[in-house]
Amino acid sequence: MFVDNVKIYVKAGDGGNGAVAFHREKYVSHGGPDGGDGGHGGSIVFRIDEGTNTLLAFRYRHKFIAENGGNGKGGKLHGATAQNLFVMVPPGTLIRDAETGKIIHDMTEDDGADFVCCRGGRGGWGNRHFATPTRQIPMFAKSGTKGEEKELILELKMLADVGLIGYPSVGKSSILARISAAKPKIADYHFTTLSPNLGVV
Ligand SMILES: Nc1nc2c(ncn2[C@@H]2O[C@H](COP(=O)(O)OP(=O)(O)OP(=O)(O)O)[C@@H](O)[C@H]2O)c(=O)[nH]1
Ligand SMILES: [Mg+2]
Repeated sequence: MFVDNVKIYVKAGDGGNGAVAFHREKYVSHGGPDGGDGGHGGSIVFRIDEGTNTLLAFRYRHKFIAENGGNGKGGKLHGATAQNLFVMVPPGTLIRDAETGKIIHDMTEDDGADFVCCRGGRGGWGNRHFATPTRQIPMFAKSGTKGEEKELILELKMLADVGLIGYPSVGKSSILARISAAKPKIADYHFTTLSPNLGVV
């Protein structure tokens, strides 16, 4: 089986930090804490793109980093929640952990549903959540949590739509070299080609 193989780095966005702020208004004393929460970071989501059949796009782009959530602000303003980053892969892609080599997900399973690979960090709470009757001036807020990050290996199963099979030296490599830009070794002895060559027509 011909296997196409690329290594990529993915990182989900960090959650935004909660804010430390206090309500200010004319004639209102002791307005109270009103620091908003941080927004959630974007997740890394794998999605099948039926229109492609190679991992060629990943030759030029190996890093996929989702945006971070916005920080909270005073006046109970919530930080913006970041968009998820969609990584488009051809059907039949296996996602492996680069360190252990274990298969994390097979993109052909589950009817090709989206796969959330790295979850974005959660936004931290602003200081208004930490006010209690005995702690009326909370001078702290929570920071957002980090987004998950991973090194992955993408592997593509079943790549070719058409295969050339034939006796040794019948000219399989010659045909492939003519009709596509592939450059298989062509020579007048048997078993010149030992592993499959791929061409795009
Ligand atoms: N006369 C003639 N020779 C050909 C033709 N096509 C290929 N050849 C020659 O046949 C030899 C083998 O060609 P390949 O394309 O390497 O054949 P292959 O089927 O890939 O062979 P293996 O990889 O060894 O299985 C080469 O020397 C080619 O130049 C043809 O149509 N006519
Ligand atoms: Mg050959």
